[in-house]
Amino acid sequence: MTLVMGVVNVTPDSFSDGGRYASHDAAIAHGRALVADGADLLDVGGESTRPGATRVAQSDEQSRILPVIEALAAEGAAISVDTMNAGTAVAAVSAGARVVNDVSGGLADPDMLAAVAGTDADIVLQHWRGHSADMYRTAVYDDIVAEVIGELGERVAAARAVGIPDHRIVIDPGFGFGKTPEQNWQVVRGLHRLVGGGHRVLVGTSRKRMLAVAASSAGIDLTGEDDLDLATAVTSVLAAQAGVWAVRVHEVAATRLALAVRTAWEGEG
Ligand code: PMM
Repeated sequence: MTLVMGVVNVTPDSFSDGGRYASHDAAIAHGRALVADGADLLDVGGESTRPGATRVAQSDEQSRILPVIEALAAEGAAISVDTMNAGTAVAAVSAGARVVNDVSGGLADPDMLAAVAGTDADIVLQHWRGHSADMYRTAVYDDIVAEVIGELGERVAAARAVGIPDHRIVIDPGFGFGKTPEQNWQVVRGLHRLVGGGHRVLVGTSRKRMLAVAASSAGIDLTGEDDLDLATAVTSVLAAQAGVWAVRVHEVAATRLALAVRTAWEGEG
């Protein structure tokens, strides 16, 4: 069964939800709604990673997300924290998070991996080649699937070296991070190879530019959120087909429905 991770962005500037959930109460209510829609995990983040976003002070990041994590964890939700900061990761785990989702794979903060090793949380190591101020500067590859697998392998080795066992490690190819839309589709075609490496794989295509680019090749103008969520639900099914552990999505209901139809199609086995 492919798990569904619902996104709770507690930021005033996230490109995909317009910062609508910037206040704690609204973020908590949004998290509850995602759980009601069937989210297995909630990914709570306070720093936008959108292209061109500026870094947020760690103290601001923590005051945005910690009350939200505490409240949702207290209600029994499984929480993941989307952060590149070791201090925030540790504080979030103390507040009840069970997973640390680091889009930089432990590269942005040299203390991250050791900090997570000292907790019992799982860690998501995402493929990343630098901060997002210049989105495509690092998007140069000879064989993108092999390079993503190789670079993630280095991050896994670094995590193991500080004592994080394989069963606590999840890898993520990082769609849109240092990759053009066309390169993202190449990574999609190699997803089964990532899964074949044996670690759990997380995939985040939700509302990303690659979907609008795919639609536009068919003459479809994909701009509305509903259309983007429909396209996302399709990628969730295809990711499930490739054997991923979980998909990270903004809108949970469409993905849950799409995955249920896939399960009926395939059978439980
Ligand atoms: N994408 C965004 C943020 N965090 N984390 C993981 N593990 N994988 C992703 O693809 C990913 C992520 C993009 O930001 P958004 O929440 O504003 O869409």
